[in-house]
Amino acid sequence: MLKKKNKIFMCTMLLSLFLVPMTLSKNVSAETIKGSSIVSELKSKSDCGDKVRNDKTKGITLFDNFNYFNTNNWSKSNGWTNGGVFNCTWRSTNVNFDKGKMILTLDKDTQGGTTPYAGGEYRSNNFYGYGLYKVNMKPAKNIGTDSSFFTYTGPSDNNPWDEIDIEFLGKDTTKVQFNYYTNGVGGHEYLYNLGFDASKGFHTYAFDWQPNYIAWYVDGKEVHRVTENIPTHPGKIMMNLWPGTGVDSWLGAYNGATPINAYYDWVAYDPV
Ligand SMILES: [Ca+2]
Repeated sequence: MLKKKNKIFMCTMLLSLFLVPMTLSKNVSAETIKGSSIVSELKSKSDCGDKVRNDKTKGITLFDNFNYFNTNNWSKSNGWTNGGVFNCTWRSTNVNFDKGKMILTLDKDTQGGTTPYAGGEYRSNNFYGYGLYKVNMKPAKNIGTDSSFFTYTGPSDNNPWDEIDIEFLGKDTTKVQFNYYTNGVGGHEYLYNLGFDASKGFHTYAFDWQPNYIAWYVDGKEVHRVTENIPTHPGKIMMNLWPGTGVDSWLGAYNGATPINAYYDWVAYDPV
C-alpha cells in the first residue's frame, strides 16, 4: 500500500512539474494535486505520460501562447452559422496566427454562405471544468460586433446549456460584459467599466469558476462575483468575433465595416 502511494505521489509530482506553468497563483500546486482526479487512476510512473495524453478532460492545465494552430488542443470553426443573433458563417480562413498572436477576423463572406459576413471562432477540442480561465487579448472596436472568451457546452454535446462569458461589445470597448448560463437560464449580464479602452492594448481577463461561485478578474483584480445557480458541466474554451443581427438594443446596429480584427496573445486554464 505504501509503495503504491509512493508511486502515485511520484506521478503527482511529475505531473505537477510538467503541467503547472510559472504563471499559477498561490497554492496552486497543492490544489492541483488535490483536485487532479487522474492522479488516483495512475498505477505506476510509466503510466504518467499516457494518462496525460488520454485523459485531458480531467484536472489538466492548459497554456497556449498562440504561436501557431495547435491542432492537438484546438479547432477552427468552419462552414456553419450558429443562426439566431449571429449574422456570420464561421470560416477557418478567419482564424490566423501572426507574430505570436491569434487574429480573429470579421469580413464579408465570399464562400457562398447563407449570411452576408464571415466570422472567426476558435474552440478547444477538450472540455474543462472548475478552475481559473485567463485570456490576454485586445477586442475589436466597431458597433454591432462582439469579441469574446467563454466556456460553452450544450445540446450539441448532449449536455444542458452551460456557459460562462467575457464579452466585449464593439460599440463601447471601455466596458466588458460578464454573463453566465446554467441549464439554459441566463440573464446575468453585468457591464464593468474598465477605466481604459480595451481595444487600445492587451490586458488579461479571467474568471474563476468554482462550485459555489464565479469571480471575474481584470488584470488580476477581482471585479465581479456571482454565487447563485452556478454552472456544473465542463465546457469547451471558445473565442469568437461576430456581427449581431436583431440585437441592436444590445450590440448596436452593425454598420458593415470590414475587415475587423480581434487579437489574442495567450490563453490559460488551471484546474485550481
Ligand atoms: Ca502570444
